[in-house]
Order: sequence, then C-alpha cells, then structure tokens
Amino acid sequence: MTTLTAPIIQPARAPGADPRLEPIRAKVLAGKRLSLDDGAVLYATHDIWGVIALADTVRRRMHGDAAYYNINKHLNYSNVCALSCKFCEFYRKKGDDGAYTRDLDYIRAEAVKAVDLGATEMHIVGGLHPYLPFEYYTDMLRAIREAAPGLHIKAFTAVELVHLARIAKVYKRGDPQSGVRWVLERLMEAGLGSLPGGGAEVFDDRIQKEAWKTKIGADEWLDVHLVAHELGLNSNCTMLYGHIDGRRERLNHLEILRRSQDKALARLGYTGDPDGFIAAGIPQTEAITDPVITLSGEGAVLPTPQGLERGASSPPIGRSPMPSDASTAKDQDGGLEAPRSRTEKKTKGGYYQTIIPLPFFPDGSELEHLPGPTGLENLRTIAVARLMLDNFPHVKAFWIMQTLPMAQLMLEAGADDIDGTVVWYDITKVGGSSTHQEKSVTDLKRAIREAGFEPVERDTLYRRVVREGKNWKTTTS
Ligand code: V47
Repeated sequence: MTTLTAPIIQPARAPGADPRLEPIRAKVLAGKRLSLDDGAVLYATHDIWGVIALADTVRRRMHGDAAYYNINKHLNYSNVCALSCKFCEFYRKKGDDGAYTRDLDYIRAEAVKAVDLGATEMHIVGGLHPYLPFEYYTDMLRAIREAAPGLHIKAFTAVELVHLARIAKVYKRGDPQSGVRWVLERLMEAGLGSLPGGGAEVFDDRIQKEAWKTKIGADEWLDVHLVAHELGLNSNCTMLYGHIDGRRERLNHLEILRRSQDKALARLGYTGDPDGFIAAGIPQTEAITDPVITLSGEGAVLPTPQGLERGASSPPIGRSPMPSDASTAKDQDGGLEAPRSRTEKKTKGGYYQTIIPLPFFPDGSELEHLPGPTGLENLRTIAVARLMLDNFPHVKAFWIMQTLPMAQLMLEAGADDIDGTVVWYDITKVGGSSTHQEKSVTDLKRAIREAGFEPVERDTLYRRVVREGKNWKTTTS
C-alpha cells in the first residue's frame, strides 16, 4: 500500500524583510548594475514583496505612472511546422486535422479588419512551413502594406527568419548572418517594420536538447537580432520559463540579453566598440560590476528626443514613452533625422525595446504533465527581469499569457506594458479553448487605471498615439 503524503511546499513569501536585499537595494538606488549573484538572491529570497518594491522603483523611475497598451491584431499565417517542440501546442503537420495556411486574400482581409478596428500594428508569426516559397512571405507583407499602408508590420521570429534563409537557399552554414541579412533586406523592402521577440525560449544547451532539439539555439537567435539591429530594425525578446528550466538558467538568459543589448546600444554610439559581437561566446560566469550602459538611476544614460546623452539624473517621469524609441522610430519609419549620440554620430534604430517573460502553458503540449509556473513565480520573474535588464526600456506583461488580472498586478512589479487588443491568438489558449482572445480598449484602460496607472496608447515603437476613432497619429509624426 502506498502512503500519500502531502508535498512539502516551500512558501514563496514569508513575513519580514530579508537583509540580503539591502546591498541590492543600495545598488538599485545608485543605478548600479546587478550581478548574477544578486539575481540569485532576488529569486531565492522569501521577501518577494521587497523584490517587487525594488522593481517598482526602477519602473517608476523610467516610466512614472504611465502604462502602455496598443491596438493590434495578431495573425498566424500557418500552424504547419517542420519542428515538434515539446512545449508547443500550436504546431500541426501538413494534413493534420486543424492544419491551416492562409492565402493572400485572407491576409489582406485581416489587414483591412485591423484598420477598421483602429489597429496600429499587425503582429505576424507562424510555424516553419516546409513548402511555402520565399515569395509567399514578401507577397504577404506587400499585400498588407497595400491594403493598410499605415499599419506597422511586426513579423517573424528569429527562427522563422533562419528558415526563410534556408528556403530562399541563401543560408550558409558557418555564416548564418549573411543569409539572414539577405532575407531581412527583402522583407524590409516589402514592408517589415520590426521583429517580435518570440522563439528565444531559454538560452541553454541542456534545455534546448531536451525540449526543442532541432530549433535554432542561442547563438543563431542572437545573430538574427544582431543583423536586424544592424539594419536599423528594433526588436523585442522573450523568455519562455516555468517548464524544465531552472532559475539560474533564466538569469543566464537575462544576462545574455543584457549583453546583447549593451552591444546594440554601443553600435548606436554608447561605447567605442561598434563591431562588438555577442553571439561568438558569452562568458556566463563573469560578473559585471561596472555598468557599461544603464537606462536608469544615478549617472544613467538617458535617451532624449535630441539623442542619446549620458549623465542626466532623472528621467521625464510618466510623461512620454522612452524618447529614444520615438526618435529612432522616426528614422525607421520615415527617414527623418535620427538621434545623435553623445559623440554626435548619426544613429538609427536597432536595439531591443522590450523583454516579454512568457510563463509556460502546459495544456496540449508534450510537457502537459508539468504544472507550469505559479502566480507568485510569474510576478517575481517580471520583477527580476526589470531589475536585471537595466538597459531595456520596457518590460511587457503579455496579458494573453499572464491573464489580465495578473498583468494588472505586474504593473506594480516592474512591467510598464500589457500588449494590446490582439483579437485572435492561436499559440496558447486559456483552458485550451478559443482562439478569439480579445480585450477592448475600455477593458485595457480600466485594468490599467484600477491598478493606479495612467493608460498610454503607444504604437509598436513606443511612440504615443493620439487618436480620433479609427484615425490616429503619433505625437512625433
Ligand atoms: O515563440 C509557445 C511561446 C512565443 C508556448 O514581441 C509558449 O511583442 C507559453 O513571442 N506556453 C510566441 N509560451 C509569443 C511571442 C510574443 C507574444 C507577445 C508579444 C510579443 C512581442 C511576442 O510563445 C513563442 C514561444 O516562445 N510559446 N508555446 C506555451 N505552451
């Protein structure tokens, strides 16, 4: 006979402040970069509310009481995928029940619907379709641009872009960058405006081997974003956590992204290392004590509408989105004057805007037996991301995966963005149910206001949107 014993649950929080947070608090207040060991304390401490309060300090220093949302529409052009990642419930094989691939008429109609809803952005991702030709992707972007010229197209994860280089037969082993550059140049010419952050998962060889063996790894993911940044595109990045990963691996992931962003910002004029190359090898154990770049705190590098300047002491709290986003975005969209660095070099877009921690949804995946992360772990992870990624302007609590009530709480735990109206989402479905996942602007604003923040509609590049019904413009356009 087996005896059932209750599992020993380690409380995620306990009364009382943790003195181990004190030196970390001192660093945060001084705008100093946190080390991986600091990150380990942020994850290990029982004082989760202390961690959240620290993240809130940074978040308010950067954004005041502003909380961003956008009006967007997601499009998944196909769920047919050559890969079979264990965490993924979305993919189908050709001929499977429920497999779909959208044609250009469908895509055009979706773009028109997006405009009718007042959307500023179309977010497009799909599976790695083994048979679609490269022209399908450029035709898709052109069709959207023709049907909806004002819509910003944020499309294709790094994994899809490597796949496109392969199907266009421009991918060279040993030199993934040149093929991806070829692909991105053509997609940009067809209307691509920025890259979403998907497909990063957790940068770790062990986890990759176990859960997404045949997918690109960290080096290639980073290479793709490096090339995008060099071409002047802004991008986002994600961290898919709460499956077979551990907290140390998450911290390494954040560290790798932080260094990658250092390099991106350096290319825009922050340091004298324009050829810095992150993907060649990241010494994961090396502690960083001297911040190269920090966007918050004493001595921070604070982007201004005039450019990127070092030495300001307090940001324009709560009045506008990170102005660097606005100023570099102008260059991306309209070729207007680019920001000037402190060395007065002409620069353009080309950095990570947002980290989006994505909690694992087990339902329907091969890892369905795993429980997925808890609410407190999700809150803590948002806070840790805010604290570790001192060179990232934004932290997004994607309401679809976090749920809107949790996204509300996360605004006080380091997040400044909850994503948008979305409408249709196929990658994760709450309770395994519907792809229709939509929130109205009223819902989003109410959630933000109830949490004590000021809702700010942004476009994809974090410019403030001024709107009259369906018509909109950005404050900088
Ligand atoms: O790449 C897949 C993840 C990502 C599951 O850039 C899963 O603004 C949880 O990247 N449980 C797609 N996550 C979503 C994404 C995204 C979302 C919102 C905004 C932005 C942005 C990007 O979702 C995939 C994968 O990493 N994912 N399956 C799952 N079962």
